[in-house]
Amino acid sequence: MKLIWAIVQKDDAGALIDALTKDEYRVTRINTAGGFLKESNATVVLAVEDYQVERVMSIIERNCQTRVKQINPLPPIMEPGEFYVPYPVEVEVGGATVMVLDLADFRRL
Ligand code: 2BA
Repeated sequence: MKLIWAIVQKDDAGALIDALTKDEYRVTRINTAGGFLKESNATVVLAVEDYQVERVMSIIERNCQTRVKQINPLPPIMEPGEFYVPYPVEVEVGGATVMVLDLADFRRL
């Protein structure tokens, strides 16, 4: 079995979970936050049989979009008389960051 750990954007998480549960996958959603943007995202965790991994990947791909976010970089330390015009920087946030791990044991007790 495999453990799929998919970090997705918050806006995509609801549709993704609906699509997975409609296909009868059991899913857990964890509300998480990215270390770089410090914005909320969602981590979708599911344990599946090895043969189901590619099917889950295609459902994730279909339901998660890449988006461009703008961030304002922190201003540098200024000397008196200097001034700084902040330009927003664009960051492309992926549709999903997916990790697939071997699952040593799985039980529903
Ligand atoms: P964040 O850490 O908030 O990162 C959001 C986006 O910012 C990233 O999109 C990437 O485009 C950019 N970014 C992240 N770290 C950067 C850095 N050190 N320098 C320049 N740009 C950087 P994605 O790569 O699509 O990642 C989306 C979210 O997936 C991340 O949110 C994080 O929560 C998670 N993630 C991505 N890679 C990961 C990894 N290797 N391990 C654990 N979590 C990861």
